[in-house]
Amino acid sequence: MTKPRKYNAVSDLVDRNVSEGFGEKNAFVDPDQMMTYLDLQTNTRKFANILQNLDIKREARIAMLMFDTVNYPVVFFGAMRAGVIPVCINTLLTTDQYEYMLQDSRVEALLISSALLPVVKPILANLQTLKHVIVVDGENEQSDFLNFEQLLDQANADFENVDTNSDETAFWLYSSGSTGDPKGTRHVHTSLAYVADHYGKGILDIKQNDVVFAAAKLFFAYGMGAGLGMAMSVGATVILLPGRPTPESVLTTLKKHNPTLFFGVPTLYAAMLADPECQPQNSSNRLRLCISAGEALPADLGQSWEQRMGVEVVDGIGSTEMLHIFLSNRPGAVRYGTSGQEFDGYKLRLIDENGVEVETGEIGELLVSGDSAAEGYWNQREKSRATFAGIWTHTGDKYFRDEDDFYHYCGRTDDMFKVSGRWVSPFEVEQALVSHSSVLEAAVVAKEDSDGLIKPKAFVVLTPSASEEGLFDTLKDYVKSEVGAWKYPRWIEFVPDLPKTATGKIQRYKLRG
Ligand code: 3UK
Repeated sequence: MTKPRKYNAVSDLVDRNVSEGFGEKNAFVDPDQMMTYLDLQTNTRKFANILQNLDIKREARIAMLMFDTVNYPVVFFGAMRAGVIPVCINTLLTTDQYEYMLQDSRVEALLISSALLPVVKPILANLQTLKHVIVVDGENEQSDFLNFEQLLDQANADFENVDTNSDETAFWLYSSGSTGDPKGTRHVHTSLAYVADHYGKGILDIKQNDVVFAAAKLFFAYGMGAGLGMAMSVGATVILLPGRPTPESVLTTLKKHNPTLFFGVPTLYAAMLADPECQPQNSSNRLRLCISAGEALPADLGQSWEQRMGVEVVDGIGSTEMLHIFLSNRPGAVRYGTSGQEFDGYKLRLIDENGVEVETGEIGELLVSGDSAAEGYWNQREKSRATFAGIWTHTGDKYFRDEDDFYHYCGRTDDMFKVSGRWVSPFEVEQALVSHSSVLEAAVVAKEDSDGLIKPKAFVVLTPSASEEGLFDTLKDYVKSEVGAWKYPRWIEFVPDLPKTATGKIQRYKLRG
């Protein structure tokens, strides 16, 4: 399929639903408000006018530091109508991190949920390009700043979409690798529809009557692709949860809105299973599929979830750079403990350190090619070239492919280490540990022993009922028998929890040393 030269994501994802007759249908539902596709069309037109009136022009950037409410799509798509570029920022970061991103992106306006104002107030004066702060879902007493609701009330609802090119930058996401500063990752107008067509329709078979609930937030590509991409591409309804996704809040949302598709990260599935309230009768009565991404889903966890809840968990790997999932299990043919198989829309390669394709069963770095790849990182040429090598994007993930073409995750390229000259994938040892009934979560890192040799060390979170008594020896033997004699942890530290990123990935580098 050849791409049209001109394409604006808003015409496709918002306006088309109205012209196809779904104007009265709910597009977004949050705990306080609902918004139909028609209201979304009107409000995004108004927001495009607001930006124009504030003299924010095409190609300028605005930051979104907002909780998941119906206002999120209004700002996101409203900006894109005008060719203004929303930069979606994680709401769980620190003042310093915000200062870096807001300066790096040179945004001209900041759209911010009122509760987050205190975190950025100390740095606002340092942001030279910032012209306007617009407070969303706040009371009117924030008189220093513009108020979103007020602006919207007064705005004109006529707006002609800017005639963007399909390859024009539409929005940014910040990719936070485990090292270095976060990188502004620029995505083009067609990327959301590409994800929707290939993963959304191709793998999930998403339809107009689906109801989508992603516990992953909209600022995270995983939640964005689900809520702002694939759901809208078919005129489905999206349920939003502005607060923290705890087992309790997620169950309440599942029960109340009965979504058909649920997107979560493995940590959340584990936390929910540990909650005795997590039972089918307390969940959605029409859930047809659960999706897991963000990190690998341990086989045990997927199986336990399916057993308890009666719904499959489809694990797939995605990234900020590729916008969404590019390698996935297929509903009805899930193989737990794997990331699944290649699917239409994406090509995969596994290569060794010399760039040579590895054999079946051998570990290599995963490269992916597909049209949802970002254009590059903002002002980071070296990193852009290293990651986006022509049509191939380097994932930094190690995998092997089995005889049936299923891909098995082996960890990040930078987390792998050698013991007695043989590779150890921390991930593999962690998998073995969490499959033991006493272990809730585990993280494995390389540590030097008294001879200066590298050996695995494990940090283990126990299940509430387990006791540490005698467990060190039990777990050592268990790992030996599960994954290989040289891989067992020489040290185990029992900890109450593991350091994780805001999107739920274990931060192994914090445990090293
Ligand atoms: C890891 C996985 C094993 C892997 C994401 C779905 O996670 C997303 O994007 P990020 O940029 O991180 C990317 C990295 O996370 N990872 C993600 N999913 C899996 N590892 N199995 C998985 N299923 O290291 C990858 O390189 O935060 C996930 C959709 C969109 C996304 N951006």
